[in-house]
Amino acid sequence: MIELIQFPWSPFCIVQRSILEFAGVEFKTTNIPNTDRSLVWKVTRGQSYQVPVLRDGRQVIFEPGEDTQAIAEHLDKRLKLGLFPDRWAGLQTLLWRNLEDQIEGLGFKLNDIYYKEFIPAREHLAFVRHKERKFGRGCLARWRAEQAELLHQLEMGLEPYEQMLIERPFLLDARPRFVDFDLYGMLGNFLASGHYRLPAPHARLHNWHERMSKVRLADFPG
Ligand SMILES: N[C@@H](CCC(=O)N[C@@H](CS)C(=O)NCC(=O)O)C(=O)O
Repeated sequence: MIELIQFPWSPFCIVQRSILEFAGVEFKTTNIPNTDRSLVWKVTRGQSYQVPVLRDGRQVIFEPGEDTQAIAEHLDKRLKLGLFPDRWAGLQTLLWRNLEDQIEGLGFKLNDIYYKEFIPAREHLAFVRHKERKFGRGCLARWRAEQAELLHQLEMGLEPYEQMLIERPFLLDARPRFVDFDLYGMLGNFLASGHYRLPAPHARLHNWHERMSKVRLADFPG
């Protein structure tokens, strides 16, 4: 049995969840509180406090570094998903670094503004403290004040991805590769609060997003 330990709105968790949905395998999700990572600490034997973590039978897979894709690579190999073909090696790395830095960095702030709607009240103190320790005092109020500018930056940041879809149904190919799921995860976090839509000018991304929400490995036989 495959188990994904997650927060449902986390960009990096949505990446892995959408890969599992694409694969069409049975899996279960275990949601943990944002402010209590004890299950992660336990299953990784004190090596990580981050989500996502994947349990695949007796194997526990988690990201050992900032710049790794251990979980996606495991699922790719195990389920033969074709997410990391040699043809796009290197290029995918450059793209996911941009996605997990620039796009994620805008999307999570825009979502976190609404934290009171998805973090239980008893966890607010720990959540705000965690954010302020990393991003400075008053960061959530600052992001709220900057909301329009952050949205504008996100629209600009997504422009190259919109352009990549001019001639193709997915970012690199006729079928989804890892970066498609990575972008889908970052946008899933941005959209999680329900307060936003994808930027209106990016019509191709709208269609791609709709396609990604339904795409299955079985659609690409052979
Ligand atoms: N590069 C990692 C990043 C994972 C990550 O940053 N997860 C966040 C939640 S979205 C986390 O657990 N951060 C540690 C913390 O909040 O203390 C990945 O791709 O999985």
